[in-house]
Amino acid sequence: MKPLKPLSTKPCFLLMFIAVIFLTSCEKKDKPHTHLSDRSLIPVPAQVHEMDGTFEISKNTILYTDGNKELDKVAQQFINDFKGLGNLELKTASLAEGIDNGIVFKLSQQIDTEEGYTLKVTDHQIQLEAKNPEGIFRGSQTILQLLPAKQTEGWLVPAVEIEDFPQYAYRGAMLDVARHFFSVNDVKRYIDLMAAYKFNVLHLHLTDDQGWRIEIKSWPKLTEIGGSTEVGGEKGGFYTQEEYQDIVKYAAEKYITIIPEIDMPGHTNAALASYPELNCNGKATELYTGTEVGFSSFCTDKEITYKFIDDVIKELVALTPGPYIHIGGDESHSTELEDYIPFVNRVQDIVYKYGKTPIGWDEIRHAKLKNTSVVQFWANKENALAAVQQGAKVLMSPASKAYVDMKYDSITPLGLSWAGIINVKTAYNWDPATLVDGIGKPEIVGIEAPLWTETLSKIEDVEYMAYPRLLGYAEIGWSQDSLRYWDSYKKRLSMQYQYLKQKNINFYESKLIPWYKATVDSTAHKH
Ligand code: TNX
Repeated sequence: MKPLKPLSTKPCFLLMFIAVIFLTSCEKKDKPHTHLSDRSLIPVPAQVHEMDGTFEISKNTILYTDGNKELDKVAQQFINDFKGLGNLELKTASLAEGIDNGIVFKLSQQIDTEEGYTLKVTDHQIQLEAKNPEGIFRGSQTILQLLPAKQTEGWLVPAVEIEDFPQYAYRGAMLDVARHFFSVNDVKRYIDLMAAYKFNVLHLHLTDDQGWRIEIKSWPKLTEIGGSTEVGGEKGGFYTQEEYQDIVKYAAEKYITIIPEIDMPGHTNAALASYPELNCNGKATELYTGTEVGFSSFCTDKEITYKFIDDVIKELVALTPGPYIHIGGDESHSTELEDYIPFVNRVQDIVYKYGKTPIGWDEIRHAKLKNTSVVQFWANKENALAAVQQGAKVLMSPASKAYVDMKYDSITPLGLSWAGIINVKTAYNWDPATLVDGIGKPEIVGIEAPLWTETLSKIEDVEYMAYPRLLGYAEIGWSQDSLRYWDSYKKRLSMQYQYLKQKNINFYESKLIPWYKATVDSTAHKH
């Protein structure tokens, strides 16, 4: 074989010259880039500094963690979420191996805010730091929002520095699974989207007149009889304890605490129909599938009532890693106040006896509250104030602002309107700390958006009422009030369009929002 003839220097030089020109022009014109203005962050972070540059996540991108087991689980969830978006599976490596180009999830004692995190994106790296894995989880949701909803140019993350932490420790939503039953998968779907917007509590309204939805092994007829129907007379349903634990665990992986509610002494017809001894006349009631409220009551002066409640709470506590048990207490119109007060006092003590903290609707302020008990303000400001005067804390769920079963406008086909019409702006434009004179931030544990389901029988209905309003409550709970402006929110919400579509959410396309229906990165090169 003949040795290769060396090329003469001239054409070689020319070739190199062409190559350099070609490469630099590629670099300048074609390296995909994006801008922070192409992305929408909800809830808005505490501090955001836009930087120059773009990080591209590709199949070669490595996610580095520092070997903490829980942190690795958070990293794995991020990898799964990203895979769900882009069909790319990121590899992981330990930080000890030294970082090249990649994403870093790192615990750092420099950050001292609960759930807070710092995020730095440059051309070469995404660095997320927090005091604990929970903070990393919250920050990882921000990274997902910094990605396009769908791949266009690539998985581009705009360079930015973010420092973030929540305003309220309790940022919740409530789902009424009693009026209509929703499956484990439906509840998980609700949890998924809540996690994307940094909610950390899901309150499940497990019992009401129309249904008892949680298996209690010592009182099996509660679900056999009480769980057998729902509003409208369909077949209802219930969660076995195993299924319920599955929900609790699923939520915990997304740092969402499940708060179970057993509503009492009113809203108890399903239990009263299951066990005659809970009724004052010793006779079981008929199952109920209508939507009236205020007609049922436990028999407050029978000892068996308290034995029953003790058993139920004991079993529930064993399924509840979170700190709270919700004891209802609302609209007990057929319980005399003189019976209601000692009843709530006793139930409060039972919850404390099992090591948990009670929450109740604002009427429970009539009882003698312990100063760690929480009162959920929904309708009556005097009740909320009276609770605070007793030293209790308040959870803000004003029906006229935060009830997502209220209609968006007069022609909304689903929902109710007794507390008013709540359009997307009304839902967003309020401040929990100035809503009730005499109740400020120190007295407030946080906010919660309840969704009652008298008129909602399918998960699509639930999503239609919840979304997009829940995004606004997420921002009220997380972001500083001084950073919240309707015009800014409206723009950011409009840019969530593709994200909600991509997740297949049946959201209400409010006319107040100029929905941005294009895929955002298709405009990236115009900047
Ligand atoms: C009031 S809010 C209720 C619920 C209803 C809801 C309907 C509260 C504590 N009680 O029983 O489902 O209105 O909006």
